[in-house]
Amino acid sequence: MNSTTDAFDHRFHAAAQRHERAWVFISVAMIAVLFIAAVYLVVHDYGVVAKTARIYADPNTPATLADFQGSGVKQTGPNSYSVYEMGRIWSWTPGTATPLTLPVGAHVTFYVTSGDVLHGFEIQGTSINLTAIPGVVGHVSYTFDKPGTYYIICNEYCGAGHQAMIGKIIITGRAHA
Ligand SMILES: [Cu+2]
Repeated sequence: MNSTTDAFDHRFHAAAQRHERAWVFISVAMIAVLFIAAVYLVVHDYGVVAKTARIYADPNTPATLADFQGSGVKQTGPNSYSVYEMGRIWSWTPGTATPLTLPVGAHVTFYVTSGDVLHGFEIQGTSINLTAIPGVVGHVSYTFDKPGTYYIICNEYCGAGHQAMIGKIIITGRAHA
C-alpha cells in the first residue's frame, strides 16, 4: 500500500463512520419515539378503554340493581346520558327489543354488565369494546358526533344465538357544523 491509498482509506472510513453514527442514532431515536408513543397510548387507554369497573361479590347483583331495570337510560346533563346495558343470551337491553335512541352529539357513559354468561359489548364503527361480565359493571364513555344507526354486537361467543345478539343505537338529528 502506498500513502495515497492510506489517505483515501482514512478519509473513507472517517466518512463512513460519521454516517454509521448518524444512522445508529436515527434508528435508536425512532425506536425510542415509537416506544414512548406506545407506552403513552397504552397508559392513556387511547381515551376509550374502560378504566374502572365495579365488582360485586355476588355475580347476580348487577342484574338486580335499579339502574338496570326499565329503559336503562338516564339523562345526566344537557346532552349527556348514562346508559345501563345488560347483556343476556341473546340480547342487549336497551338495544335489541327497543333501539336506544339519542340525539346527535350525545355524550354517553355506558355501564355494561351481563345477566348470565360472558358477552362482548362492541359498538360497530366506534372504538367501544368491552367485556360484559356477570358481577362486574364496566364503564366507558363515548360521544356520538355522527347521526345514523349504530349496531351493538356481541363479540364473545355466548351460545346458539350469539350471532343474532344485535342491538341498535339510533342517533338522530344533524351533525353540528
Ligand atoms: Cu353474547
